[in-house]
Amino acid sequence: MKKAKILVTRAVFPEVIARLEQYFEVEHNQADEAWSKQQLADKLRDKVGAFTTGGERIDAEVLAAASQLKICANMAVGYNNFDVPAMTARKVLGTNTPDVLTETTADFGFALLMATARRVTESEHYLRDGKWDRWSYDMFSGSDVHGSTLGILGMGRIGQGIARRGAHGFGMNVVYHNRSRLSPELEAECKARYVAKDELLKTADHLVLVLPYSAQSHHTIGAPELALMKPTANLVNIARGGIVDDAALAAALREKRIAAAGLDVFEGEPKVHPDLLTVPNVVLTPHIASATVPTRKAMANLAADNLIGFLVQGKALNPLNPEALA
Ligand code: 8YV
Repeated sequence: MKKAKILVTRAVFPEVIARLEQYFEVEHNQADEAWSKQQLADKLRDKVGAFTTGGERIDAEVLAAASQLKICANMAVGYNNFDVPAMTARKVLGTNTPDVLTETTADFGFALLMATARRVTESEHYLRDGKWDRWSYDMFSGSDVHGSTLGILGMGRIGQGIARRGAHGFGMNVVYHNRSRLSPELEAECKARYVAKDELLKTADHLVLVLPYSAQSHHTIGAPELALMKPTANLVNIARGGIVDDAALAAALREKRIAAAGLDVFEGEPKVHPDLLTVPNVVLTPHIASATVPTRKAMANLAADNLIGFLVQGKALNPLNPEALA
């Protein structure tokens, strides 16, 4: 029987390509070339499945060219690169990779929180620049993590992982805000107390953002929200660019209206707002929260499982818009 044709949009682990090749005729991009939207649309023209990452926008325009496409399997838990209503209208199923990255991403949220609170990169630059000639009593003094108040905005799986680390590992007082409250059992397990958003902003010593990006969550943290935060507070964004107004954040950091920020995601990434590059009290990383070898392998394999599950066995594992199949 002729194998179905799929496209893998970016370079990925060779063993995952080999797995996919057992089932499909695979057009891959192991050279990791940057394709234009038109190139992506052209390559999808004769494909029934696509393995995508968060960088490829699958919208009405791309879908219009991809008349045979049945499934897009994203190697990411977030899927704001998918225009889900447009996919549903075209009967294209979207899938994502939840669960497999939860603990790794929560680890990184904590790494960024710690690095920000204790000024790790700023002090390292000072040392590397040869500026360290003597000790002083206040050199790179930061803020305490243990015993402080950890605020979490967005209390899904990753938010809960961060809460557990904070409460159980660092004795932090954990408060959170979310669209819906957790069950009493989960709140007890995470030792987390639900508060209104304003209270979260006003009380957090360290505020971690872990909510999904959508038109509704655009600029959830802008100048008015930053104004509510303590001048000693740290802000950590491991969610998505666009949730924070980066220009407003850079101004707040420059004017020391908040103490520091740790950012793994940016508006318009991989471009970074130039003002963020010039303020010292910010730790910047290039969207690597899920980047450990085992986790990235698990994500890639889960995206492959979704393609194989759906196109070969008739059932996807992580469908985002099952109504597309109706
Ligand atoms: C991905 C992520 O690395 O899963 C997500 O939502 O943000 C990251 O883990 C990124 O989206 C590339 O696909």
